Amino acid sequence: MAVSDHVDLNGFVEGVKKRNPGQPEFVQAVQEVAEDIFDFIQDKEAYHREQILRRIAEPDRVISFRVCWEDDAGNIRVQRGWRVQNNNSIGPYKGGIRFHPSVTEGTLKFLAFEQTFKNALTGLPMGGGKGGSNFNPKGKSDREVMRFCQSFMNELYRHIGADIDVPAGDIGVGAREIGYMFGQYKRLTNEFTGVLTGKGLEYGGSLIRTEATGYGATYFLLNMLKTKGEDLQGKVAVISGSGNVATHAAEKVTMLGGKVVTLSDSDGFVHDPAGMTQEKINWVKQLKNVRRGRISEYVDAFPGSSYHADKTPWGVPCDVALPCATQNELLGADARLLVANGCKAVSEGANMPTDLEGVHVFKDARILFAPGKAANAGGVAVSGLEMSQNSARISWKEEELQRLLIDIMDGIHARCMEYGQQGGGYCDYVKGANIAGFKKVADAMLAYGVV
Ligand code: NDP
Ligand code: 2IT
Repeated sequence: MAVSDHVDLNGFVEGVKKRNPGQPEFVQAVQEVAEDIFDFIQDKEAYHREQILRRIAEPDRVISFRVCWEDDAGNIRVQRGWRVQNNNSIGPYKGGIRFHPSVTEGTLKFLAFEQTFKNALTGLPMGGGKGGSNFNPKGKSDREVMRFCQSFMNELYRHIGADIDVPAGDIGVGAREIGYMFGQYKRLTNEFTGVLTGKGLEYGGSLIRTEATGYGATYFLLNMLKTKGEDLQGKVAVISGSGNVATHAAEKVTMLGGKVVTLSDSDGFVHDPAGMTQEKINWVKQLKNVRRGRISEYVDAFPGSSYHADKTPWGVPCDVALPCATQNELLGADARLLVANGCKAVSEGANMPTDLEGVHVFKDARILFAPGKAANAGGVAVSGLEMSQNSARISWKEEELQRLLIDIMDGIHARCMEYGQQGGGYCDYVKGANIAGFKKVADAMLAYGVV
């Protein structure tokens, strides 16, 4: 009999814990997937024989490097950089870069693992990867950010390529940072290729990439509501975060008739009972992207709103919620509060914002709950479309890209429904996403034999 880690779930999770000490987020992400996959693979001999689950929970490689840069005062600063190339079974490694002081190897391993299933769900040929650094862009001058990005790319460039690994943005990495990194890659290699996505429109970027994650998470929310004969008209929405994903989710919810009453950052949240208009959302975008200010400033600009320091927005009664800030920002107690206050649907714009206890609360309450790997896949999907446009050296029109984003989100919803239907009209979207994402990657791995 073959030695198999697939024999029991607890044994498998214990093994993952033992092999990845000090990386609780990675263990959490693997456990969440394993809980759903275990039943699915019970009667599938090939997955056991080839140890697919065991292999999929081990990154192809983790690259770790030193990043030195000089601050404006002339001090030498030393940061740590990583690229986790998790799995390229169905396409080149693809996934964002995160700059945040909390970033560790474990954070990036969890993100690269999630990315692998997310990218499979899009239906596009992209493997999973993630990178980043514990560099904190907050309070740094543009020149400091530029020098850091250039130094980061001085090492990263030898590990990436348009057909190898294609990074993009994530927390702390937006248009400015992508510009600096792409510029340095081009300089080092003398090549102009689609090696990064989320680029500016002047140099190979795609229309609607900026909006795609937040818009996509809202389309997914709408698709879930439609299964109950509902839409977003008049629905009160609570959103966390105030960055790229949160502001574009707020924009699309508002466009579809919903009323967004909160946004947040790591210091607290703002509550605007009157609801956010496009004008207010534009003000937040300007605050975050240009002035690089804090969400607390919202209350000075918009009377009638209130600021709640050191709090998350989950206690504000709502019909729908979109956590769009960071991992483990919505805990078991928050999930219980949302359910008790009548929240009908949750769509995760962030990656793994709900902790494992919260996921179980939503599943037990049988509310509409979309995991990040399904709901926020619109961003990487349009990144995939950016790669296609770069390879063909053309730019598609906005209407075409808007249509493709909606089609892709519809396709992900359908794939989740295929594997997530539980009877009685309830769809377990977490299970559906995990199985559908796993199956595509696993079947490709089977084709390659033992590698
Ligand atoms: P941004 O950097 O644009 O914004 C991040 C937002 O989240 C900010 O409001 C930030 O507040 C807040 N935040 C960050 N860390 C924390 C924390 N530890 N606690 C509370 N709030 C925090 O990032 P994005 O909007 O791009 O990313 C948000 C989430 O969406 C992440 O989970 C990311 O992985 C995910 N995602 C992003 C995609 C994209 O295309 N950009 C695609 C798919 C998923 P503060 O200013 O105080 O740090
Ligand atoms: O988590 C994510 O999907 C992203 N940060 C976007 C990745 C990408 O390659 O566009």
